[in-house]
Amino acid sequence: SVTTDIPETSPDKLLAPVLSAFWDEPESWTLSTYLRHDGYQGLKKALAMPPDDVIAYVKDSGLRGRGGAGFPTGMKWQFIPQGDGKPHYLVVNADESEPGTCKDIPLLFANPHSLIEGIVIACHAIRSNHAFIYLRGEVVPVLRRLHEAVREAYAAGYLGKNVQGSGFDLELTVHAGAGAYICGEETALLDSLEGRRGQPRLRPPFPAVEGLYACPTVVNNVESIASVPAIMHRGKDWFKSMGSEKSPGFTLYSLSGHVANPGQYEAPLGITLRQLLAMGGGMRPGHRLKFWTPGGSSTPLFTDEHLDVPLDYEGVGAAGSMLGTKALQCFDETTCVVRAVTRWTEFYAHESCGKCTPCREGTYWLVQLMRDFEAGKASMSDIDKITDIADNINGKAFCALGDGAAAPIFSSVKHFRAEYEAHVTGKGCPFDHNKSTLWA
Ligand code: L3W
Repeated sequence: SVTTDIPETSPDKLLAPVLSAFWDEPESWTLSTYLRHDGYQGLKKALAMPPDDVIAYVKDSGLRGRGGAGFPTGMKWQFIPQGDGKPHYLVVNADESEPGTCKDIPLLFANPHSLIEGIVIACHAIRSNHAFIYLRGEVVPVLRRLHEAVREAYAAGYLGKNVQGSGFDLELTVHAGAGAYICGEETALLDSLEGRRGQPRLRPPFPAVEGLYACPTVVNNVESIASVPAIMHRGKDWFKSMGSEKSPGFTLYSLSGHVANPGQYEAPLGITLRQLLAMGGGMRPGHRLKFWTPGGSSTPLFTDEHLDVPLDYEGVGAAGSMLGTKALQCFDETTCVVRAVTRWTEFYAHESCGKCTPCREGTYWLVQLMRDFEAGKASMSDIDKITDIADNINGKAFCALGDGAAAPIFSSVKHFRAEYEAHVTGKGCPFDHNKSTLWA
C-alpha cells in the first residue's frame, strides 16, 4: 500500500481545530487573543453550576485522559471524596517526554489560557483551592510564557480570591521539574512535587484518595484539562458528535518521522493513519511506510498493514496496541527496526528510576543484547532471549515504564523477526543508516 494515496474523505473535512484553532495568529498566547476566541466562556457556564453537576457534565461528555491511559476524566474527578475536611489538589501533568510525544508543549506555548481555564473549571468541580502545573523543566520558553499567562489570569480575576465574583478562591503554582521521564508517572510526579526524588509509589491508594501531601488529588494531562472549556462552552453533545461512541471528541495527533509535513494535526478520534498521512502530505517522496507507533515508543509498533486501524482506544486496542499519547512516529523502508528499538531501549534503561529490579536490571540487559544485534555479535537464540527478558519485565515492574520498554521488543520481534535473523546471519546491520536520516 502506497501511503500517499488520498483517501475518499477530503482531509480538510477531517480537521477539527479547537485547541489549535488560532495557534498561527500573532500573540496567540495572550489573554486578549484568547478572549477574542470565546475564552473563559466555558468557565462562566461552569461557575453557574453546582460542582457535582460540572463533574457529571464532563463525565457525560465521555472525555478520556489524553496522557496515555485514556481513563475517563469525569470519573476520575468523581473519585475525590467530598466533605472529608482535607484540602483537595489538582495537578496537571505537563512532564511530556515520551519519545515522539510532542503535543502538550506546543499547546502550552501557543494557547496556555485553554489550560488555565480548564484548571479553574476542574478545581471548581472537585472543590480544590490550589492547583499545580508540573512542567518539563528544560522548556524554558514555555515556562516563561506560562508564568506570564498565569500572571494575566490573576490580574483579570480568573485566578486568586473570589474568582469572577463567584466566592471561589484558587491559587495556581507552576513548578518546573528537572527533566526525568519517570516524573511523568503520576505518583513519581507527586513525590517530585513534594521535594523528594521522583520514584513511583505503590497504587492503590490512587492519588484520588491519597495524592499530594497525602490529600485527595486529581492528576490530569495538559490536553485533557485544556479540552474541558470547549466542552463546557459548546456542549457535551457537540463533543460527542465527533469521534466514536466510546472515544468521543477531538484530539491532537503528533505526526513525526519520515513524513512530508510533520506536526500537530487536530482531528476527531477514530480517524486512521492513512487519513492523517494524507493531511500531512504522505511519506517523504519516493518512500513507503514500514513501521510506526500509534502512541509513542511505549505502545506496540504497527506496520503498513495497520494503516486503516481507527485511531481510538478501542480500535488500536483491538489491533494489539495502545492509542497512548497519539504520537505517530512513522518510519520508512530505509530504517532498521532493530536499530530504532535499540535506541528506544537505551532511553528506557537511562530513564529507569532503579526502584524495582525487573526494570532496572531488565532494561540494562536488553540494551546489551540489542547492541549485540547491531554489532553482529548476537546469535539466533538471542531473539528468544530478548522476548524472554521483556516478558520478565512486562507486568512485573513497579510502574508502566517497564511495560513501555517491553512493548517495542515484543512487537518488533512479532512483525520483523526476519530482520533480527538477518542481523545474526549477516553478522551486523544490513542497513545504510545514512539513508534513513530525514534529510538524506
Ligand atoms: C482511582 C482507581 N483512580 C486508575 C487512575 C490512575 C491514573 C489513571 C490511569 O499510565 C499510560 C502508560 C504509559 N481509582 C483507578 C484510578 N485510576 N484506576 O486512572 O491509570 P493507568 O494505571 O491506567 O495509567 P497511567 O499510570 O496513568 C499512563 C502510556 O500512558 N504512555 C505514555 C506516556 C507518556 C508520558 C510522558 O510523556 N511523560 O508519560 C504511552 O502510551 O506507558 O501505560 O491517573 O490514578 N481504581
